[in-house]
Amino acid sequence: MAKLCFILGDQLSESLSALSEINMHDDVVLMCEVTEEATYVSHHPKKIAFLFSAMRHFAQTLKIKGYRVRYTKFDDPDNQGSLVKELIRAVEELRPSAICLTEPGEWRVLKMFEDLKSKLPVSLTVYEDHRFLCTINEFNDWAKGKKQLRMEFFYRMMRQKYHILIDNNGSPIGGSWNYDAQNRNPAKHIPSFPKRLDYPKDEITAEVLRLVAAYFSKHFGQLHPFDLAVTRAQALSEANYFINHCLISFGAYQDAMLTNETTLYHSKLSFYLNAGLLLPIELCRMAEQAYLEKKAPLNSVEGFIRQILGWREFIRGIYWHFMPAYKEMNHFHANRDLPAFFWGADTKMFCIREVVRQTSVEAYSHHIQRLMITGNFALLAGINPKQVCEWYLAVYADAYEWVELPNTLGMALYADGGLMASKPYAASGKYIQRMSNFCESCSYNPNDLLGEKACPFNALYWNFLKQNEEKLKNNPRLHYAYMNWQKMAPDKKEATQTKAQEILTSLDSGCL
Ligand code: FAD
Ligand code: DLZ
Ligand code: SF4
Repeated sequence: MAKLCFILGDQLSESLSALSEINMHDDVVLMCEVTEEATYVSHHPKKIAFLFSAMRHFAQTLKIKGYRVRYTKFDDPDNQGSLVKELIRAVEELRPSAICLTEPGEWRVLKMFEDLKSKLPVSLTVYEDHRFLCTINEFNDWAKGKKQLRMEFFYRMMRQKYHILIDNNGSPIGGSWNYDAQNRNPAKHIPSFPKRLDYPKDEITAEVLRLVAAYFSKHFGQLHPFDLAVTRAQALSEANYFINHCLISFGAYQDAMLTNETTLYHSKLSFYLNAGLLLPIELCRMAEQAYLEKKAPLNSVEGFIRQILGWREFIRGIYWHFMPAYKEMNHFHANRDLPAFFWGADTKMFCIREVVRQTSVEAYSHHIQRLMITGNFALLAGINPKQVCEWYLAVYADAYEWVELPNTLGMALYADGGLMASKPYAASGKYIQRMSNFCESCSYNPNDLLGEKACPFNALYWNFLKQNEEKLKNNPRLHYAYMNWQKMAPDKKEATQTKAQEILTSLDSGCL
């Protein structure tokens, strides 16, 4: 009897552990597009189209290589609508001897399969996901006994483990582990950025685009233009293009933000990494090689490698270490509803309008926009973490809960009380003015705190510190912020808090 290998939508890697458990000629690969996964949050149409097209292309590649693939399309009349129900249907029809699965990325999905095990007539074995560079057990061992889990120390351990940018004495190349001090330039003076690749849409993608237009047009976000890579070969072209044309300036302008310029020198590779079309280790090695060949400077290469070998793996470790309790955390008891402008309603705050617009068009915005514009606003305005997390999970094409949740709940909202970040990333309009050109197009003034045109981020920033003083005042990284607050004249402090309340009232009535 044949074995059944279930491959999920974000497991599109030929090196997948579950695939290596089967014999391509005798056993069967199962893949399915299902309503439950496409609608448990209202995913951006571009994200659904990307994943369905990438899944179909991956299935095609497997077939060409000789695998037997059973693929359920979204609109197949017999489609049962969920991963579990489709697995049960396949088991009833194929009567396999065993089922193999690589561990799902999300706790929710793993739980579904764990709960199913006892109801199945055959064994279901879950294999470790070797695509990640740190296993869940390794992370837990590293975390054991530590009072604080900090990315920087985890990252150094990972650099040593993989011997990346490490010299013959075991020290970091260049003498330092981190060159972020060189990575904070604004990009207002740069006239243009490398143009990104585009791909001709084949019949598979065209069919998926028609399907997504028919079923998901009510979800937030634009389906067209659709220019994402959907195969491993195309994703590799994206990676090579980034290494050859963008990596050189990646570091310097990593934190910069510009109107009408979504990607700058960022890689835009997270879609492909998270779906499995690219592997983290190959990207780290490609970047390291570019440094060794003197194609890119150390601050850029180290910065890029840190995002993947450090942040990405650390975030996954945090997710599995603290789930399921993590999802419920709300350190500041933030309970305001998510404002309608996150879903495209009008706002006078240009920075938010622009980031939401870019998100709607591309299902992407880069890290600092996610953290310091929409995330920062949600933190300062006390938006409920569950609603904020649901938004991030829906609107970005790279969003899966294992990576979205710690980034949003932990890094952007500090709703875990500092389990992963050493301080809240709260900032006033001054930061946004320095790092972007957004304020030049805004009807608010980033240099004004109390006036009619005062930037809402300013009063909200001080108000956030004041409201959460008991929880934050002993944080050494907020020492200067609280010192400045203490220095403020009492009447100015009072006026700032009154202003913040006015802003929150305007927010609640939809006129901010
Ligand atoms: P680059 O800047 O080019 O970085 C290279 C790669 O490093 C990325 O492709 C990504 O794989 C990895 N990386 C960088 N930063 C992080 C990070 N903090 N966590 C994990 N990986 C990282 N990333 C996701 O992949 N999915 C998400 O759902 C997601 N949600 C986020 C929500 C918030 C509130 C914040 C602040 C960040 C979130 N991130 C998420 C992290 C980061 O913003 C994206 O990985 C990055 O913007 C992807 O764009 P890029 O490929 O151009 O990244
Ligand atoms: C995100 C997603 C979507 C939109 N659709 C599917 C699908 O139809 N079939 C599938 O196997 N996977 C899909 N996914 C990805 C799953 O939600 C993913 O496997 C989990 O998020 C676990 O990381
Ligand atoms: Fe954003 Fe304030 Fe600048 Fe307007 S002035 S773009 S609201 S930071």
